[in-house]
Amino acid sequence: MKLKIYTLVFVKKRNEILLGLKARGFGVGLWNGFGGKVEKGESIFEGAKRELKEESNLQAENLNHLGVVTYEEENNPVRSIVHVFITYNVIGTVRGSEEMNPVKWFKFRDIPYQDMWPDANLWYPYVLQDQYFLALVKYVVVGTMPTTHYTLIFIK
Ligand code: 6U4
Ligand code: NA
Ligand code: NA
Repeated sequence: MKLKIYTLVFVKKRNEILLGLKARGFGVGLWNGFGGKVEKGESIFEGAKRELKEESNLQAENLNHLGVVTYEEENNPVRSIVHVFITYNVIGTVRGSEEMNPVKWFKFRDIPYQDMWPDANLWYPYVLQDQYFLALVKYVVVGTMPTTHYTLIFIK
């Protein structure tokens, strides 16, 4: 088993959440929060703040670690560990990047789940309610896109 460590940051207001449209690479064409691989020599918190800045131009003073999503694929010894953070407090002006564009606010009821990873709707409710969570997701992958997800366990 090999672990890949990722971050995912959600900037929130009371009824809105900031999402970006992935313009290249993994998950292209899907809306998501901001994040990426944790680099050598940085902490998970530092990685989360760096990716948030790179992808949205926003700086976060404090991130609240809300939960973890793990992904595994059938017949693949790699497991992805995604550390999910939220913040209500950011500095700067929202700006898209080469990697994520556009970046915009969505009312909770308008979140575009049909254009997001298929597991998103299962654990976003926890993010929207600021609830700690653990989600274990197992995918069957065909080509580059996960097509079927078939296991999801929540432990609160
Ligand atoms: P490069 O292009 O190497 O700079 P990097 O920004 O380090 O990439 P990237 O964009 O591939 O990494 O990171 C993937 C992002 O997508 C992370 O924030 C984790 C997140 N993610 C991965 N699988 C996901 C899934 N099934 N559902 C989801 N987010 C996922 O909502
Ligand atoms: Na990224
Ligand atoms: Na990145």
